[in-house]
Amino acid sequence: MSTAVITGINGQDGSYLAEFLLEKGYTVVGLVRRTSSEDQKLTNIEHLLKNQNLVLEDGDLTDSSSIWRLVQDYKPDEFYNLAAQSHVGVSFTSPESTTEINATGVLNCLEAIRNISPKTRFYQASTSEMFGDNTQVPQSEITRFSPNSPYACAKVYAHNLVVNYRKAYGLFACSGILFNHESPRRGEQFVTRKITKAAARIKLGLQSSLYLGNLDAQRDWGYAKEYVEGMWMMLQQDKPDDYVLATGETQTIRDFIDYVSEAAGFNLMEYVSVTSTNMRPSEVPLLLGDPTKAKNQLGWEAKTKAKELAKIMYESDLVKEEKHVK
Ligand code: NAP
Ligand code: G4F
Repeated sequence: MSTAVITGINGQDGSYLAEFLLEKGYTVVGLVRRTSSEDQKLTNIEHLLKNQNLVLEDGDLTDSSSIWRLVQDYKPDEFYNLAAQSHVGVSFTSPESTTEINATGVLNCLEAIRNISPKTRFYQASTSEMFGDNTQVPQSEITRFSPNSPYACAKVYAHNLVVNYRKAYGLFACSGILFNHESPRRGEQFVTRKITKAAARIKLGLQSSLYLGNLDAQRDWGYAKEYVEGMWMMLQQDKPDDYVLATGETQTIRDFIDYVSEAAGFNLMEYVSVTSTNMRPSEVPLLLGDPTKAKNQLGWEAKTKAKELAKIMYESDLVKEEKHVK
């Protein structure tokens, strides 16, 4: 039986990956960081907590001793580093902690693996945000990075580090350059979920307005559940490499609002106001991925496109919000 470590297991991707690996018969070791609340909310993995092949360990990506202990204790076959301060907007207000987690945290993982368990295969959650304001599309593994936020700058550092540890030490280390992927488990501060949750609440009379920022940005949105399989596929190859995972289609935030309006049966745009507080100091205007390499070499392809995804997310939020209606 193989063992896999997942950092960020309670995040959107971590929870889907844990489900996927447990179904494949893996022992999954999930890293969770302690919170000060009495009952730690493990909402995304609540349904997995009784699984005997799932172990949770306390730790923090920025605390190298906790990462070294994890690698020492389990010497895992695979290590998926999904933990991050993943909100681009927040990285402008908390640039230092974002850098500690998203850049130095990755160094901590690679150093632990290099020193203790060099046979461990490593996956790094790289991102299309690294393309930043380079609007040359479609963006592929060879497109120039032009990061446009503290989040993206830290991710570029981590991405380069993975390439370097592969070359310098022969580690089996891969980066998935993933374009935006969403689901009903998406954090509520990200634009898609903010929109689908608000639409459900407006439909039920629980809310009357939705405040957003830049509606003209374009994103290549896929379904998170499908993307975690691509991560696993990268670690099953003969050689480590980096791959773009994307749908190959792009839409504006306005388009996404239209898709949700169609699913909800009313014009959500009538409730939207644009506020400067939701604008970022610098923006990533256009993301459109070229997933050809992943298709040809991994056999991976995105199936669910943005319109269907909007419907899935809206319907899930409607069920959740109905519980608040007497
Ligand atoms: P997410 O839902 O925000 O999950 C991130 C997880 O990381 C959370 O469970 C969080 O734990 C944990 N975490 C944060 N700081 C930590 C620390 N210092 N030590 C340990 N754990 C920590 O993000 P996601 O959407 O699943 O994304 C997964 C990864 O892919 C991230 O690295 C993200 O940057 C990257 N990525 C995401 C996308 C996307 O569209 N979703 C695209 C490209 C790349 P808490 O619950 O304690 O906060
Ligand atoms: O949903 P977002 O916050 O996602 P963003 O910035 O594209 O980042 C996500 O995808 C990246 C991959 O490309 C990941 F690396 C990253 O971890 C994260 O998962 O914003 C999408 C777009 C932006 O252009 C933003 O300015 O929507 C725009 N937007 C407009 N109004 C808004 C809002 N974004 C948020 N979060 N909230 C708004 O009210």
